Amino acid sequence: MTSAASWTTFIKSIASYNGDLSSLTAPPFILSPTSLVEYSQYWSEHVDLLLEPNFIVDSDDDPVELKRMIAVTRWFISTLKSQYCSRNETLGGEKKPLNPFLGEIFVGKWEDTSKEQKLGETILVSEQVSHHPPITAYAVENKKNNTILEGYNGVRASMSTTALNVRQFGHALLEYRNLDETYLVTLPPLHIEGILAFSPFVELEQKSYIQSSAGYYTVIEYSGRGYFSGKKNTFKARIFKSYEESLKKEKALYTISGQWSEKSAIAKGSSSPSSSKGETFFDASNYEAQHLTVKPIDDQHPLESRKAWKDVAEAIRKGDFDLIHEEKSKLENKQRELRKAEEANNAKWARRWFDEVDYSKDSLDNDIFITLSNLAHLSIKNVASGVDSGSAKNDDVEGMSHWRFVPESFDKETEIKI
Ligand code: CLR
Repeated sequence: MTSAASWTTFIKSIASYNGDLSSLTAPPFILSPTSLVEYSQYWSEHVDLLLEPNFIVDSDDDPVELKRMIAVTRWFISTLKSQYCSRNETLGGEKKPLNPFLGEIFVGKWEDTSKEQKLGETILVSEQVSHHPPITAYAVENKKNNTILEGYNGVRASMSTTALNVRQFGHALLEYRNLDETYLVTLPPLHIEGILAFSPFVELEQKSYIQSSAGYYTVIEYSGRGYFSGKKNTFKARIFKSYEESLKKEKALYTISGQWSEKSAIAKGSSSPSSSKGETFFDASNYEAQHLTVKPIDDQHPLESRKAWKDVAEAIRKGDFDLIHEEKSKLENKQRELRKAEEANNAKWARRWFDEVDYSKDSLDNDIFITLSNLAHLSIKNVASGVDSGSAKNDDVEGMSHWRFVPESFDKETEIKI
């Protein structure tokens, strides 16, 4: 099969697409040798910005809680290039990741190589907690600064004439224990553009939100090429004292605008910073992503992603369609056997470090997710990330679920070394 022919097959498979991403049969050159369970690492490729709120000192200008919200917003904006552009940079275009199997894990760490050891070590644990639909849960933990980021991700996709439209499910919770402050972060919808032109890329759309337990509320609006300024990856973020204040845009305390994959500027008040009066907010091209370190494959556990997918990944790198298929089937058949055995024993796969939480049943007084969602008027149902609790879309989506990190389970872990 020539790549042009297989591309046609792919376009046809997209045309009859049913919403389940694993059913897309893609030609080898659009396949990435990396599993989706690895994508959790993108949350922390600027560890210094993630930890920055811990080091902000009080002074007489803005309240320290507002300064921390600005820092958290900066960290969030800094994650976007890694999350949504890194395949274009390393693989030459957006790719179809490997679809993680249930129980697949990915772990790694960011070491602090500086002399002062202000940041200390930061670790990542990522686990595939659901296969149908695919859901990945993760936690990023820095013990030295008592900071923990946890969350989970799922996607639902639909095909339009030219683009693949993706809604994200899940959210992140960022907790600064020393500060007694937590942030809820929602995930923006996106679409994959450029499929027909052989060069797929992500464009973010609509909005995402950050809610601080101190009340501050950030609204981030995304647009692609054309809408605000004709440039790609454009955004505008406004920081408000609270959700209620956000109902009037003029009440913004700060406005940030620019490109999340390049440069953005910040100014006080509700008008967009102009290049002359604005102060640089974040400059992605001057802020290299810091990649985590992962143990060599030989030292990995069979459930660890790179070990489990090794033969498939090699076949993808060789571009050998038959071999890819053969190696993938081996892995998938093993998984099918496991599920059959579980069914026969009336057992279910034990999640390693995360628990499913049912917010409609479990009594969860003082739950921080509920508290922050209420502050931000966000739904706590199993709906797309960022859906307003008053919206018509506020209805549970089949198969979706909420997941929480269980630090104790991780502390008891003996088989998996970071
Ligand atoms: C996963 C969670 C991360 C952010 C993120 C980035 C890119 C998204 C990915 C998520 C989910 C899977 C995704 C991918 C871009 C392309 C890929 C939607 C949301 C699909 C499955 C690929 C389809 C095939 C094309 C290349 C045509 O934090």
